[in-house]
Amino acid sequence: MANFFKRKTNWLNTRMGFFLLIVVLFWVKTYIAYQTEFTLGAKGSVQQFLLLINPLPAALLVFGIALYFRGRLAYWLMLIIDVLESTWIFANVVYYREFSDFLSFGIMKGSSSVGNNLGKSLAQITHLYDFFVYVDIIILIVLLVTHVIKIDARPFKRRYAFSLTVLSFALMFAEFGMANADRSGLLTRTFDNNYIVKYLGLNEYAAFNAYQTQKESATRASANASDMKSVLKYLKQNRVSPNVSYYGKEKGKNVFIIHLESFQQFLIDYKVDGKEVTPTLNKFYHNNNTLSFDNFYNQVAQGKTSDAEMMLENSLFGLPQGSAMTTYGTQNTFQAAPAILSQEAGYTTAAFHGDVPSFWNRDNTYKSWGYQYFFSSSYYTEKPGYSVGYGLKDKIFFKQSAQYIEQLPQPFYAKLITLTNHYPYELDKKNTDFPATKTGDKTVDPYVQTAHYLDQSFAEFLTYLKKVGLYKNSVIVAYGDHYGISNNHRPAIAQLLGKDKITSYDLAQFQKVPFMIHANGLKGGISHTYGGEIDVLPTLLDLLGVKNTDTVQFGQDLLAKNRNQTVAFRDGNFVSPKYMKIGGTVYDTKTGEVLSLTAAQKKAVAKIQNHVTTELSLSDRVIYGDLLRFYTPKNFKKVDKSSFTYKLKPAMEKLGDAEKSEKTSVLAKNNGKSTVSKYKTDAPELK
Ligand code: GP9
Ligand code: MN
Repeated sequence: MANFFKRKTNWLNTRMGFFLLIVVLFWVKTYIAYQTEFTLGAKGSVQQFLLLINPLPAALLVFGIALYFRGRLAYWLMLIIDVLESTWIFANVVYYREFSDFLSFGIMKGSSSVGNNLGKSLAQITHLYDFFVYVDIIILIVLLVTHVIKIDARPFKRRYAFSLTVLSFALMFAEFGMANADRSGLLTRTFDNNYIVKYLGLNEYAAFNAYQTQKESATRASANASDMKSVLKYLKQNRVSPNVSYYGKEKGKNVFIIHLESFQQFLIDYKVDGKEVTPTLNKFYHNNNTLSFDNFYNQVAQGKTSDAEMMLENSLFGLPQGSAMTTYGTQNTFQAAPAILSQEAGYTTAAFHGDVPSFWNRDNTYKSWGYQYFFSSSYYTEKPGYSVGYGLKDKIFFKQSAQYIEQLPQPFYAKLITLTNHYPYELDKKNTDFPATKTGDKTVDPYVQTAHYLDQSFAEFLTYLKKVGLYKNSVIVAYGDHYGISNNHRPAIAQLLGKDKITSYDLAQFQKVPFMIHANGLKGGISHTYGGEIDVLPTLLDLLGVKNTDTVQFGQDLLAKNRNQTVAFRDGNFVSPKYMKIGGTVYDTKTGEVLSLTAAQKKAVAKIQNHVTTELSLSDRVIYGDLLRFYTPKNFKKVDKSSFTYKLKPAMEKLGDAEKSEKTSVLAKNNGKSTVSKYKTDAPELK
């Protein structure tokens, strides 16, 4: 036994031995932090495996730097690296506790402007046991100082150190390969910091975040006020005057934005085995008081939901790559719907979503957009079976949202983002009472089933709104964010649409999503105007009669008479009432015929193309250069992000105060008696 220990300590007395010890200790404590301090949501064996091994490659690389140095210095360097690395864990543990997200360099750099009140709150939420991350370092120092572990002063061969560096890079690539196979677009689409840590590790996250922050500040630094001038000039030329028969017609009403996840236009009135997939949405679509649009396209790119949100609430395009919300949402200046409505018309603003707040960086972006409240996963009761895929099932989500909706001082602007109708369209048996389609494509066939479920949950929500009087005094906007069935499923799409063959034209038309605005007394009908997500904000503001003449918006009111009906797709393709351009081919929009263009047509198409390219690139310039910091519309005050908290307790206290002082909420009007019991759902989980 004694021999054994001797052998062990002998081994520890070598430089390599000490190096491995420090790396393994670091690995273990990182993993403990992963499991106990963060909610990374590792599901399945691949993700669990990656979570387990991901601290190792970076640790080998970073600690391995010390091996290039001589004697004692190498040891001290290892310890210093450990202190720095552990401090990074420590800071993230504490930050995560408050914000359910990882620290970003953008936040650290401008903590006051981002307004997470970092310094103040960190001290309050640090626990004594957080210092556990330093314990191994202290022990190692003691062991070295007391010579229990002896310093190995022999020179360490450079080529060994170098081999180790190469090995750690190789491991990192292997890890990245596995991660990307499990979650494609991990770094290009940048969904959620939790994902990067879960798949790649805290160090890789730090590196990636540093790179992103650097890229972002470089473009920001090179932009100036004159860039904004050219944008304003363009926007002035493109502004249309609102339709007088609609302008201000819905002034002062509450607004509900119902985000129908992955919901495509073809589902409207679509039948399977003679049964309507979405009877409630169909009725809503055809209602006399609903303005519906049947040539409305999604315009998203990689940022999917987040692109849709960006367009809807800012009338700015998403970026050609990645998600503008993740990359620019924290630092940039915005003049978004929630801020405009609360400032100009006294609205209470709130977003609701049954997923973690960090997804698409909503937790930070929503503050920049002026959302006073963001009810995300921690506000909802979660029990086994309540969630599927990304989060809460829609019926449970809508039902549980009622307790917050009733507290919002009116008028309010409330956005509810649904989730269940999301790829891969999974739903348990007890929630499935609709026949799947029979194309034989496993991804496509259950789509109508989750869409049907979404429709039912929408029906329950509308019933509640009617019962508590909100249906009458609210504008209810419902829209599909993007396709649910991707272009990779041509044969199945052909079957769904009853066609022999699917052309690129058909696929482009398949990008239509519903857009409907309902309000009591609103003159409804189905409009055939060509438009898209970029046009929603000006449409809504005009309906609400909120001054909209000097805002930076790339869309045009869908109700305006003289609007330019060109819909830009993010890749530079477009559709207009006459022409649809996909790749190098121009189609007749009405018939789908491939056009061989006359000289005059060529000129017309080139003009549209020029318009599309210009608006996309100007919108990108606004985001890349953070140009809105150079321009503030009249009467608009720059959003003060520090005035918002989305943390459950303080936010609910704030809401409680507002509710009591303003006395305009549903709850207040019901003499403080909750209306939640009026919410009826057939969700089997809640029975
Ligand atoms: C996640 C949800 C899904 O919170 O909004 O986003 P998507 O994958 O559709 O972009
Ligand atoms: Mn989506």
